[in-house]
Amino acid sequence: MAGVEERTFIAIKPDGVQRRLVGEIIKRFEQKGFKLVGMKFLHASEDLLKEHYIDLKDRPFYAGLVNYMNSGPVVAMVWEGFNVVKTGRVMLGETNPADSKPGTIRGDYCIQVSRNIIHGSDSVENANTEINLWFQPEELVSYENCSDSWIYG
Ligand code: IDP
Ligand code: MG
Repeated sequence: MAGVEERTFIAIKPDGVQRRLVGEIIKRFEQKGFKLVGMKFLHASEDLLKEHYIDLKDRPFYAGLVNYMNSGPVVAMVWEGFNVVKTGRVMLGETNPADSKPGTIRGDYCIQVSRNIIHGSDSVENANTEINLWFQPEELVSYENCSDSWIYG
């Protein structure tokens, strides 16, 4: 089926890790039906984070954002599936948790925009850029998932 190999970059931010929400967040993507193709736990370098958020470099919160993301380990993941970039963003909720509906990750687990626990790519193009920035090609795993025919028809 066309589009099922779309990929997005999802990262559980340091506050999500510290607040022990890693399992809960992974569970949501798994239960939705998306496929995990890459995952690592790391304390990201300042250089990597500056590059990741380079589009926001002129915003007043840029330095604080890089500091926050560099304040502890993160879980970096690549999830695959039909429309996963857009659906992933819907699952995250709005950038500001105050605008995020209950049932979304940010709507359920956080309060402030400066501690919004999770990142998700906002376009297919940016997803590919972010995946290449965070992962080496050999760190992404291609495999058959036995439930695929029960998720796509
Ligand atoms: P997104 O994460 O929903 O894509 P962006 O606008 O790309 O939102 O901003 C990236 C991140 O920068 C946000 O997730 C949040 O952590 C942080 N951020 C955005 N706006 C503000 C702000 O006004 N104050 C502090 N941090 C912000
Ligand atoms: Mg963004």
